[in-house]
Amino acid sequence: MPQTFKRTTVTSALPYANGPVHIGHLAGVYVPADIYSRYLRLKGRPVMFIGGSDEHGVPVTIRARKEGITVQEVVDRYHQLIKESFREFGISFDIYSRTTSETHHKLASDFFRKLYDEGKFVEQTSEQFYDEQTQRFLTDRNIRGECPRCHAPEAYGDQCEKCGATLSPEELINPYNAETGNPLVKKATKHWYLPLDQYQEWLEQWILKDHTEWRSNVYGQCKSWLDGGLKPRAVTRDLDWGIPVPVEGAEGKVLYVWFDAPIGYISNTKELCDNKPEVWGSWETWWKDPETRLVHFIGKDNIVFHCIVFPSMLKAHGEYILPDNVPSNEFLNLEGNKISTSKNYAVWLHEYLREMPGRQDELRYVLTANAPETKDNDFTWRDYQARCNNELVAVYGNFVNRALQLTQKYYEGRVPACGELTDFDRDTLAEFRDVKEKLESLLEGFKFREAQKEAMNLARIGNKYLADSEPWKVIKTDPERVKTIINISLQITANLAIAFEPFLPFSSKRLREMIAMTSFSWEQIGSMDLLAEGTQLPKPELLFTKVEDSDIEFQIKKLEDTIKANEAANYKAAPVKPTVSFEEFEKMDIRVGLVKACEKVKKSKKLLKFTIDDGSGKDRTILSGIAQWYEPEQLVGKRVLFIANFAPRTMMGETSEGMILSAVNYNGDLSVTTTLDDVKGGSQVG
Ligand code: B3M
Ligand code: ZN
Repeated sequence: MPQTFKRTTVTSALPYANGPVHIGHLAGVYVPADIYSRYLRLKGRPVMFIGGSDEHGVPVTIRARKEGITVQEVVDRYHQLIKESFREFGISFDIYSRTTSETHHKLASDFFRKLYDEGKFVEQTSEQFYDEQTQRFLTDRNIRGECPRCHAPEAYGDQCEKCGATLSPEELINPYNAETGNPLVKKATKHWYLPLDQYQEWLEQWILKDHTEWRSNVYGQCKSWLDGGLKPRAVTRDLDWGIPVPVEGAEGKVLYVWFDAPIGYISNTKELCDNKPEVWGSWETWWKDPETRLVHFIGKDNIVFHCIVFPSMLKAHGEYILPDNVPSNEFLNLEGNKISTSKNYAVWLHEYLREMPGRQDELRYVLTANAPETKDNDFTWRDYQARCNNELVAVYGNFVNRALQLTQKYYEGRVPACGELTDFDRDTLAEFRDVKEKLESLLEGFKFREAQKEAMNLARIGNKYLADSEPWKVIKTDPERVKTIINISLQITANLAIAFEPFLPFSSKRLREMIAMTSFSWEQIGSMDLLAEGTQLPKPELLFTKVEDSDIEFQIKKLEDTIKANEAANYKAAPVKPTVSFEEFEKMDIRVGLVKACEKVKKSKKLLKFTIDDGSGKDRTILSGIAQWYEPEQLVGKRVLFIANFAPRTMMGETSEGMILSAVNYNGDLSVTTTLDDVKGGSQVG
């Protein structure tokens, strides 16, 4: 970071308040932004970390209609839930506000008005789809109709989910309102556009030439947008939820959510500074002073808005600084599948907190270790367990615990003096010498995954030091030497408490309590004088505990159940077969049979062999391909339905005299049919 920057404004994408937040959000945006902000604070650099909920836009209105509550109720509910989840995970925002705040409405409105007054927008009237009954213009996603390519009846205005075609609403055959089913007409409407084409040349210079240091995924996406040629973008919408367009004749129109949301970063800064000017000074310093460094943490679907649209808005306005970097992550998948809010396929933070209480740092650790920094990555519960148990417990926790336990055992918890160093000690300490610079260069380069690995490496060095120096043996022959070993181990422990603070704030805090470390700063990393001789340490506790198989199995099953529930919800019964007459139906002789015996058919994975009491006094043998779903014993004594006059068939050397009826579940599972009451074997069904 060039020394010319005096302070840093860190922003993290404002999540839509249309649902809870999940691990994908945490991994992609909030944990990295938090690590970075904590690091800067620890280093004593002025930093402001901004968060907040995005409460406008179509997503919140869709949620409201789905749940049958008002939009205000939706945003109130999820804003609270999201804010609380972030707090519980130690995301250290200096402010977490919302885009429905008065401050924001005024600031966003003024921003628009300034650009409008200065003629920075282009006005354009175009024909849009309109529902005359509800008197609403519709957005692409709310329009449905027949797909022009595959003729699926329910394609969306932007895409056909059946054949995958990218569409525009104009292409749909007989478009209708997705929610009401009403047919749509075209109606003229006026909107304001930000002429991005006019910023093309400037953006090419600013991004492609001046910011070659941006992450390759970010740079690459910008380049492909710029190579494609930018077009004017509408910054207003026909909607009744949002910030009214502050212009005469714009009734019923609001600012496009992507126009107002990024201004939310500025509004939240203003709210914080106005509330606590003695701490934060003027909000303008954080947004207008060229000595302020602006960094946006976002997910990859937000790149174009933060690298192209928002900077063009800021440039058009003229008073603001531009982002210095936009570290965007790729996506996190979950057990090999896409995380999906609408399909409820996610690890929701509020649920994790309930089901894995006190394990916030564990999740932070795994999400950073696996962070999708330059490519999509996968979160699996097995990997979570392995990393917790093999790294946090077995390396970091184990080392710290041994150092603290030995201090209790040999010195009643008092830090022993450090004596003369051996070559072995010196070699170990040498490894700490440049770790601070290494960590700094990784953190400042937004390489959090590598940085955390480096911190963990310190714990590994500690672990090895203790294992190789064997104080538990040496104590018998050279007790003076053990004092030095334990002193060094405790100094390493203190280093770990600092180095891990940005990553694992909860355990760092507990560890500092365990080593009675009251003040600390980043600059101390590498020092071996952090704990004074004679300091009394409290009784140690375990820093991390093992994650049990049962916890993991519970989580995996929960996800599998969600997939099943989605499959069941999407199941559509097969169309009914052509009509049959009563005479045709009567040809089939369906009966109740009592299962006297049931066994597996040798060498067959599928077949079960039934011995049936069919009321004739003679046993009947029937084979059925349901071995995958039942143990034979389960079926003995049950009544089943079978076709008695089904032509005999020989399979695997056995002859089957009939067919047992089963229902085929949506997923292909078979379920044997039976009667509700105790009906005698041989009774006819019809
Ligand atoms: N709410 C989209 C999202 O949650 C949007 C981000 C706004 S950042 C200014 O992905
Ligand atoms: Zn189609």
